[in-house]
Amino acid sequence: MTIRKYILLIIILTASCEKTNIEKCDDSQSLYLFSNFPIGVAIDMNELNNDNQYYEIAINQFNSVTPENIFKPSFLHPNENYFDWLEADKLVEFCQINNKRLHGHTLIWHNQLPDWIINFQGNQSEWDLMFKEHIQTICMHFKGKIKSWDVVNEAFNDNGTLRNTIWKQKIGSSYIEKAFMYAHEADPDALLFYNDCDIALNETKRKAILSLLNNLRQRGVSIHGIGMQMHISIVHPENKQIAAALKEISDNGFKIHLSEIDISVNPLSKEIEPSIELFERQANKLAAITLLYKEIPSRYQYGITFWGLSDKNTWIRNYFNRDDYPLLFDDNYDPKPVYCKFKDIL
Ligand code: 9MR
Repeated sequence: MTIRKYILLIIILTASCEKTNIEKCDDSQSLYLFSNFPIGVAIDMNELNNDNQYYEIAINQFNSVTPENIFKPSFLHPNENYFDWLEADKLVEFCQINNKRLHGHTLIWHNQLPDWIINFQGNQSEWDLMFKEHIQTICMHFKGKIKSWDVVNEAFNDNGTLRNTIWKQKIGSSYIEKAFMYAHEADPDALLFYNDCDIALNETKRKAILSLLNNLRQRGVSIHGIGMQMHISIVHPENKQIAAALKEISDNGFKIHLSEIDISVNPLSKEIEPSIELFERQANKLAAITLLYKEIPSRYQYGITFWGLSDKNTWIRNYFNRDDYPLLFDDNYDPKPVYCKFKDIL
């Protein structure tokens, strides 16, 4: 073989190898520096406290933080007359020192409630008082330190009716309106969000949410935005459904926080191996969403928040008991194709 032929063969072999390897991309620069809106991550306090790599990526890549669990009632308000601020205040300090926006999640939800609330005995006005004190004690504690709150989370059923939560049963349907009023009274500077899942996928639910929030706003209740959770997959919802939701919500004058993004590559819970093809589809999905999000007026872009930092931190694996790889970084904290493409599109 002549030297020329040998060199040609090496070039061809190298090129074909590159095709089959997952390209590792450069994550030496912060994602948020490429973006005109905040890029957030849901923080697991155990990881932040104990894992240096996690801590470094959280600081380096993101400029907005949502506590994944520690601001929920069972953590912050474990007993009727006791609030546990310790871990939450650590996160506040982390955000202050590192200049991160802090988004509170969540004041009122039907999950992760402490037993004392579930077992609370009282008439409607006693429930209302307890509810008000819960919301206002938390809002006042974090006043000036938190930019925004998910005030009410997941209050609607898929068919557009109100979910029959303990709050609705004990206080009545007006609990949503009251939650926003109490939060605003306690911290008038905080931006207040309603947060829910399947807002893009389910038009009926979206219309019901918008109808309620518009009605409350017409009556003077402060509601600034809607959190579209976006626990989605490489298949659903379709991009046109996401486009319709973004348009409709921003046309109605609400800020939009893509508040809990993860993109499942295994929505049918099969035995799978992570493959280049799946990761490219995931990257394309996030790229499409990002392009659509960039089209809404900037005053409505509250930011894009990922529901976890790396694939090993995702709630999905435990919850559905399946293999999945829904986030920007892999199990070794290396950036995935979805990270690279996201950065390019931002
Ligand atoms: O990611 C959270 C997980 O660690 C908790 O076990 C779970 C409890 O229900 O809540 C998860 O976060 C949820 C969020 O607070 C609201 N939207 C759905 C999220 C995923 O379940």
